[in-house]
Amino acid sequence: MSRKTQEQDGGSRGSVVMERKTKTTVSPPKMYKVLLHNDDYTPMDFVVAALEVFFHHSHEQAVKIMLQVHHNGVGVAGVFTHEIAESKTAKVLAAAKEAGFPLLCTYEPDA
Ligand code: TYC
Repeated sequence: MSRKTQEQDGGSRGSVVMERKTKTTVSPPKMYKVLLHNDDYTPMDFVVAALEVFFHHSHEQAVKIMLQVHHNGVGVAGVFTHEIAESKTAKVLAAAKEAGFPLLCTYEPDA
């Protein structure tokens, strides 16, 4: 609510005018899971190192995630905004390609 000048309120001599508030709430960003996929050739140590370097997992957590992927085919490296998920996926794929391993990393909407 605010007081208006005569110009602003159409010349109604300073009457009080109600204004709608602009929406100020912000929705949380959509999140994406970065997935590691199992294969028969990428060394376990390489996957563990990727989880430590690119996703900042502890060595113990990295081993757990790697073994989850090894035994179940796929596992979640982390959950991020689209931009970060895309960037981390690209870094993992580039490192695997550089090292000559077929490690597959993808991302998809979370839930
Ligand atoms: N299965 C691989 C091996 O036995 C290890 C591995 C784990 C590969 C996770 C990829 O995302 C992966 N050397």
